[in-house]
Amino acid sequence: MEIKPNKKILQAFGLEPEGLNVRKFGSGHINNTFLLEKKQDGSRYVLQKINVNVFKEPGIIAANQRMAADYLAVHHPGYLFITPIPTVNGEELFVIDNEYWRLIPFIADSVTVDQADNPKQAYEAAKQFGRLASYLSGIDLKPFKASIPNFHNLTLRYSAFQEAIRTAKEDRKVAAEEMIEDFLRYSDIAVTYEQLKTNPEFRDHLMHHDTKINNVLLNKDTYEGICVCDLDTLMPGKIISDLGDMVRTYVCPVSEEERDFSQIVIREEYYEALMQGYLAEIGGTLTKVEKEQLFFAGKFMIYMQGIRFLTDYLNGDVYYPIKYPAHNYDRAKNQLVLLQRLMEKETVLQDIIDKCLHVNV
Ligand code: GN1
Ligand code: MG
Repeated sequence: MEIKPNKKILQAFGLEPEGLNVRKFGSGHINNTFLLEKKQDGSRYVLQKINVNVFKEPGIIAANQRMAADYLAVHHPGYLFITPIPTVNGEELFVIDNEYWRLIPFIADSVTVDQADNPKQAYEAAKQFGRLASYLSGIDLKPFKASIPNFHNLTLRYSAFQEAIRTAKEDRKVAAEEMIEDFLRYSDIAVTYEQLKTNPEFRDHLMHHDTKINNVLLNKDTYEGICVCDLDTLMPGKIISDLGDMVRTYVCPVSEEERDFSQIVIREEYYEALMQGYLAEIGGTLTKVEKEQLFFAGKFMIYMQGIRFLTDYLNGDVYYPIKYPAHNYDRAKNQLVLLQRLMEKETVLQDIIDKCLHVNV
């Protein structure tokens, strides 16, 4: 079913429906996003319908974002942190028919890219996520709630994977048999996470939890980082989440959608660029244990994303939208290959990390 913002929604935000061009926008899987453009002066806004199957309490997103914004306004004035434009009644979310809508300013002269195509983009994007984490490193985490409980809890993702193996329809289980075996063979990644998560030196930080390159706004001409966007999953979590998702998505020339797996390679110069950018901002605040887990970050996120796709395939595609029946199978396979490519290069990548730590800590 096609979703479109109706008049009432636009008017709630003080917008005149007749005076707007509305089109679908972005490449996210979860929310529905639209770009609005005022015919009169060309000013632009981003309107989003939050997916309440995924974000069961959208109020938590708004509260987390507000607390972060208030803290940043005091401690880092001038830092660009995107906050929603309130409705005419002063609310961050407009609720209608059980749908939650919010309006976000469109940042002038910004672009997003779906794939890093030079190391500078990887560096700039990583710097933005590092800066966010570093600027928020002194914030009290207690009032923050999880907008998706256990989002990056690999222990639970691994249990969900095992449950899906048990309950999958026979044809899917058979089709995925070999890949299931492969992912089970790397279960030490889940074990390592399980051990780390209770280590007091492996701390909680306010993390973005979706550090794909298209969640950073870059200057349309210079590709310098402007700010981060898509703050739905800003919540307490671990450094390996944000760093790992950058490794997962910046280092390979093709995305999780690629079916020609021979194109999945690790570009060392991108790995180095993102480590440099991230550690330049946050390196000085990390504990010894966190510094020891920087290579693990990539394994952790790629593994988790791989089993999330495979779990969804086994469950009959209930979470990620698909374009053809084996779509989630192919995405999982892509992540498995990426994981293997990353692990093959552990020695050289760890050398890169050591070099970056030396420069930035
Ligand atoms: C989802 O909607 P999007 O594309 O920003 C997912 C991420 C995954 C990503 C994989 C809330 O993000 O965790 O890494 O797909 N977000 C949620 O492309 O599940
Ligand atoms: Mg997103």
